[in-house]
Amino acid sequence: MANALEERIAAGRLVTLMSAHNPLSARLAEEAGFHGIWASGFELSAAYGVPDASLLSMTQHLDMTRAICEQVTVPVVADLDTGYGNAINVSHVVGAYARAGAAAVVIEDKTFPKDTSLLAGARQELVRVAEFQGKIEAAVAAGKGRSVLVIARTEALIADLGLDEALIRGRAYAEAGADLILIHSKKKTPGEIVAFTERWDGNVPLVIVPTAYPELTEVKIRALGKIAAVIYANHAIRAAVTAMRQVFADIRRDGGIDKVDRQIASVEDIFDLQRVGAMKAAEKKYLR
Ligand code: SPV
Ligand code: MG
Repeated sequence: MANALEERIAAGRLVTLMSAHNPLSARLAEEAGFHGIWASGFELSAAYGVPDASLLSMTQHLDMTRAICEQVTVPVVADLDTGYGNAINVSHVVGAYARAGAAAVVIEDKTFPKDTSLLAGARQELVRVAEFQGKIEAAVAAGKGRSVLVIARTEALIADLGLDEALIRGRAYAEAGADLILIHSKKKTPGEIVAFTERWDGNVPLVIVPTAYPELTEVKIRALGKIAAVIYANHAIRAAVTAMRQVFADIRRDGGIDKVDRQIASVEDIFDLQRVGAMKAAEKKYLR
């Protein structure tokens, strides 16, 4: 049975995924109208105040993903980094995320431990193509029957290996059974991604993460064709940082909370986001 993500992709409609680092940010993304949630490793790492370099455990990210799946109705795409090991680990991990409710998983072709993709001068090492094909095959087998899409992510451009290597890897991963190929780029303009998309002849659609090249908006992405989904990978945590910095500074400046009180979300708003109303209705019904 197809999940909502699969259905939208099959209908040829662009999927917009917003990042989240907890169920509340996921709920706000759903409320804003995004088609799905990106359960981001970068955001969770940032929320813990540590680099996105395989420092958090699989369980920490799985717990966040499960909690998000429990609180939103839109599909959740889980960022599995490198899959936490070899193909055997991937098999175990994909099963766990499927049971947690993920609609799709993304696995990237870097070595473990990984380093984050957009950091200048970061350590970017890729595993052998055949090794990663084995990981993708294991992921597909583990996700089968549970309707979990497997998205293979190549970091060839991130590792400065060039367009040809990126295309070779993308094709090889599609042949291994990936449902989609995520092509990541750290270039400040979309030229590299546009060139990749134009040359892409694989039989599966693409996913992109335009953090570094924000000028590639949805209208332009649709015009390119071949791209099924766009991930806004870190905008929840960056928005939160901007908002908290501003409000905290205002409170220090004002010497109190009187002024900001009218500018920030009310306590009632938070009650609504916590679904307090549903709990109160249940109290009326069941508490005797
Ligand atoms: C993430 O959000 O964790 C990602 C995207 O994987 S990036 O940080 O650009 O690698
Ligand atoms: Mg990540």
